[in-house]
Amino acid sequence: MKPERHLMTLDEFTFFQTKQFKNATGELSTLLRDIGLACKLINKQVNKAGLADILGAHGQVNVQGEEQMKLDVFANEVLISVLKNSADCAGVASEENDEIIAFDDEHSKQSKYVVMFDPLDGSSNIDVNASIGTIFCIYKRVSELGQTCNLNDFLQKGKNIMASGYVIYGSSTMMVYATRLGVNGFTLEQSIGEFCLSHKDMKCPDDGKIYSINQGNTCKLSEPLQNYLHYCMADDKETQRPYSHRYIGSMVADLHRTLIKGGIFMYPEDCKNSNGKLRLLYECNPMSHIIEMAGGKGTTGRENILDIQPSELHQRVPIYIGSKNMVEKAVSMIY
Ligand code: AHM
Repeated sequence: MKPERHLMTLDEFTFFQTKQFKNATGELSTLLRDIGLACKLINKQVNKAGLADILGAHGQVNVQGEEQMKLDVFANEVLISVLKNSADCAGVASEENDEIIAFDDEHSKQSKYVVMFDPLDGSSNIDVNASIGTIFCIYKRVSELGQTCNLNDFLQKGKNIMASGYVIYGSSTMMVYATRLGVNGFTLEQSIGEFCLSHKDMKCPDDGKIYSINQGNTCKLSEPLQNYLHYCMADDKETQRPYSHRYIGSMVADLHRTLIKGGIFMYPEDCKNSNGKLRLLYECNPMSHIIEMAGGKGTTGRENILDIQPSELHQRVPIYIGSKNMVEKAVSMIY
C-alpha cells in the first residue's frame, strides 16, 4: 500500500525551496528547523501555563526537584541553547538580554548567520490564556568568518533580513516565516510533532476594515493621531467605515490577524514615549519584513521600518503596519 501524503512538513518545504537556488547550502533551512524545534519545546510549556499552581509557579521547586522558571525566561533559555547547538548560528541577540551572545566554539565562528528574537512576546497575556508568540529574524553576518560575531552583525537594517518569522501559541500553534520567496504558514500537527504547511503563499490584503491600537492611550496621542482615530470611527458608506476595532495587546496575535484579514496595527509615539514601546530589532523589523514580503507595509510614519539604521540593540520605534492602503492613508493624515 502506498502511504498517502497530504502534508508537507516545514523541513520538506524549506528543503524544496533551497533546491531552487543553485548555490544554496541549506544552512538557512537548518536554522529554521532549529528555531522550529525550540518553539515546539516552548509550546509544550505554554500549554501547561494554566497548571502553574499545580506544577509549581516561578521560583518554586517541583516534584522532580527542579526549580520552575517564568515562561519568558524558559523560552529565552531554550532558544539560546538550541541555537548554540545549531550547526549554523554564529550568535544571537534576545530581547531578554542586554548584550549579544557570540558563540565562541570553532564551528560557530565559521557559521554565517546570526539570529535575533523576542522569545515570548505579549507575555502579560499568559495569565489570561490569550495568544502569545515568539518572533525571530535571521541575518547574514557582516564580520569575517572564523572570528566570533560582533555587535555590527546585529545592528543591520531590516532590509538585510534573510528570513523572519513568528510562532503563535494560540488556538492552534503556527509558524509563519518569510523569505524573499514569500510568506508561508505551518500549523503544528501535534500527533506527529511537526509543523506542516497549511497557509501557502500568504498575502496581506491591500485594504482592511480593522484598526488595532491601545485606544486607552488616546489622550496621550497627538491631535492628528486622535483625528485619525476619529476618522476610523466615522460613519461613511463609501469607504465602508466605521472600521472595527480589535486589540489583543499581543503583537504576534494582532499581526497574525492583520496578515490574514487585512487592517492596520499601530503602536505610535505619545507624549510620554517619543519612540513608542516596541523594539526595532526584535519586534518591528521582523514583523515589517513578514508583512512587506506579503505585500503590506511597515513604517514609523516618517520612514520605512526596514530602512532604519539601528544604533542600539534595544532601540524602540513607533510603528504603523498592515494593509498597504490603510497604512498609507493613516500616514498621510497623521504626518
Ligand atoms: P512585552 O515585551 O512586555 O510582551 O510587550 C510587548 C507587547 C506587544 O506584544 C503588544 O503589542 C504591546 O506590548 C502591548 O502593549 P500595551 O499593553 O501598552 O498596549
